[in-house]
Amino acid sequence: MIPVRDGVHLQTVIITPVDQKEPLPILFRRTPYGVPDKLPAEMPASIKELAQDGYIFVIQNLRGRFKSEGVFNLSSQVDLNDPKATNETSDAYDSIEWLVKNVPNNNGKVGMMGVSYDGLTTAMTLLHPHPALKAISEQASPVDQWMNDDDHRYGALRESYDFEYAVMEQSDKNKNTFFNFETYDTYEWYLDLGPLSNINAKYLHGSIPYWNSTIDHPDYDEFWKKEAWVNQLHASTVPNLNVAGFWDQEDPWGPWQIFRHAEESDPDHTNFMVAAPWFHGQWRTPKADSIGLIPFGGHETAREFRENIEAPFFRYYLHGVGQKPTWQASTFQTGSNTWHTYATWPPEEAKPAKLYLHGDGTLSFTAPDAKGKAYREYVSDPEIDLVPPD
Ligand code: PG9
Repeated sequence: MIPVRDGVHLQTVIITPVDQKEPLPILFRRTPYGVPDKLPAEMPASIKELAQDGYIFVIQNLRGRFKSEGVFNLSSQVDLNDPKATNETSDAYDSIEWLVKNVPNNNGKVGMMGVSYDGLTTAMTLLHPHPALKAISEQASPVDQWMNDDDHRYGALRESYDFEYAVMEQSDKNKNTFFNFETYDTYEWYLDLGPLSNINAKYLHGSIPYWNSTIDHPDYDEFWKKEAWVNQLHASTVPNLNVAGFWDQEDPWGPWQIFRHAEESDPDHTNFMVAAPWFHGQWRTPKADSIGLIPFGGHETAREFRENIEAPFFRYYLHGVGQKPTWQASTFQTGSNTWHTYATWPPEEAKPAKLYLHGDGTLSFTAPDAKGKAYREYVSDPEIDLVPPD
């Protein structure tokens, strides 16, 4: 139970290699989803490549989740002018301070990594990093829940995601709660629900704070602007391997924004970008040799990413072995099925081009002519069965 600045204690699991001889770096992950209560029977594929280099793995429940004390607000707000305020940036800072002082035989260097919420808590350290934090890899971190992350797409509410996620994380501090739909077909459930207000009227009765905030703030007002933590980031403060999936249905956008903001000042070239045609977190699966029915030409893109990019990145910054990436961006391209590296991103040779959405629903580089129908029309009404446009 690690103490932080307001006296709250955070439940933390520390896993040390049994054969440890030398001081090792700490690899730290902060999560709302629960820390493991026992060791896995074998090394999980997702961290196998990292574990070979030797790390003290530390996993912590966020404040207000499971046995961690305090309240979980499901919030990304950070007020950098208030040193007494607690948030995911300060909780990470205080925990790192404790870890480097108290974990036996650590080498004084800490890395952080994680996907999605765990990526968010990783990325938010960039706003006020502890001096011992030497490298991070934020992976699919959200940055602005109204603009284009999990909960909305440019202000359009993703009703099922926002509602089900808030229920999952704020119903019961001791577990992840999956909303009990009465029907198997949840699409039908949402159609039958009627207006959005029925979620509180019929089911939640105002008990889930984040859902109440979503309903109270349909527009991009002060609430969402304060949640958009990335707008306070103007420099690359810690070496960061940003990771994005092109087919991530939750957070395809955040990592690019973190990269872009850190680029405002990156004199030491410590801001990196990796992207590939992955779904949410697919780079932590054993192989990722295809997405759906589309094979990646024999490449095991997840394993290759971990072996050739992620492990060497942390090895260099935390063990002082190997070399700094020679590129700024690395992407896997479908079609050619090859990894590409770029000295800068966007690549110097890139040229802007216009893409046109045509009236028949197709997309092309050719501007539509005056003859074609310039729009499509259909009725979107949850009360009636939808007939797809032809
Ligand atoms: N996409 C999830 C999430 C991240 C941050 C806030 C809310 C939701 C996740 O998979 O963790």
